[in-house]
Amino acid sequence: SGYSREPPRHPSLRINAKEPFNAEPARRDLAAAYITPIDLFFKRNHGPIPVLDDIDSYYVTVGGLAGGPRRLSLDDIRKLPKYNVTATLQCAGNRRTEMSKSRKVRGVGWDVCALGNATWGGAKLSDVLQLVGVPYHTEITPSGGKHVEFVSVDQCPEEKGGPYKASIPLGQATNPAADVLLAYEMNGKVLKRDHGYPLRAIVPGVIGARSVKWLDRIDIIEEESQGFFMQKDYKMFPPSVDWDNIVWSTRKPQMDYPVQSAICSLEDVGTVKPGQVIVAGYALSGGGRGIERVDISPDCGKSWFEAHRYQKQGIPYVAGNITSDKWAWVLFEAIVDVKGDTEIVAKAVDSSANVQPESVESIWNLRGILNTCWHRVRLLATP
Ligand code: MTE
Ligand code: MO
Repeated sequence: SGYSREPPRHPSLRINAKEPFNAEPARRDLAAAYITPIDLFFKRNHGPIPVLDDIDSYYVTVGGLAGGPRRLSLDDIRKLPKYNVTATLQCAGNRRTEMSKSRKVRGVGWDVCALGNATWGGAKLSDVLQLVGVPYHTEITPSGGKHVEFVSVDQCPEEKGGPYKASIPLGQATNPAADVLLAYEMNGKVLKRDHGYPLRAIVPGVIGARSVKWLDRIDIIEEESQGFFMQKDYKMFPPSVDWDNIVWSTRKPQMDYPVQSAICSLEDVGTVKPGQVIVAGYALSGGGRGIERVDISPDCGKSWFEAHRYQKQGIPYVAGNITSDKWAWVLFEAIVDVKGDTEIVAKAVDSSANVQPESVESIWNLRGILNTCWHRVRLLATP
């Protein structure tokens, strides 16, 4: 098999699939730091981890409708202005296990930790495209290019059609304010193999699937990428669609993430002594929308109060230019006085006043993506 050269991984990760390797940290570990340590950052793969040892011969080819292909070495990318963008990467499948309990869905099961917040260092894609002759704020090239496709070197299983691919609109790729990066660093360190060494795309505010790792090519193309993960996966269908009546072409590939939050200081069901219990976790939204507030209910959703937030804690110093943190999660904390058995609920509200949906049934979809329903944990009080 192609899995003989996988990198070492932290023993505390909870493994959801071994080959390809898919794993997430424990809830308490995730909520313990604003910046997720690299070792504990979730790992989401569709094939073996590529071995790209010979960095001197590595280059990424930029071509398609951008004009005659240009090969850019890592040095060419490093010579461009460097940006450090703190952005949370969240898999569209985060919280899939919970959705599957309501009605079975297809896909790797994930608890609430298929996400992580990192400071990504690299060149802006807008600068790379400018370097090859595509100016800032280009929505369409003279040759009709409207999308930017990232093509990886990793080979996915046969039925999923070769290298992993995804695309984003050209207008987003050439907008410096969208902070799309070609990243070679994570938390101030050289990118690890699991996370895309030597070069990956980071598309802030968008489902993780579009942040392609191990870049081989970047092509300007006319239509959205025809790759499997754009056309036959990562689309949000209504609850009425199941495997016997699905028509993939009727939906667009999912891009922005909706508003999300989860409690990480408690498991789904836990036993506690009556008294004060800490309710802590994360909240984030997509598209650069910030978090306005997080509401906590101590009594199954009957009454609510606002959680305290500590967004800025623990940001490490990284030399360079921290552009913004609007792509990052916020951590929240609240104290609940537990008197007897209860269900504690969290829901976040983003800067556009979008609120998480109450029930998982109302957003159920056959691939189990974007489970953003209110997060509930049950507490059983010991006598
Ligand atoms: N890029 C490649 N080349 N191959 C992949 O399997 N998985 C995607 C994305 N980029 C993937 C990829 C998905 S679905 C997610 S959620 C993120 O990478 C996960 O990034 P991470 O493993 O660095 O956490
Ligand atoms: Mo993902």
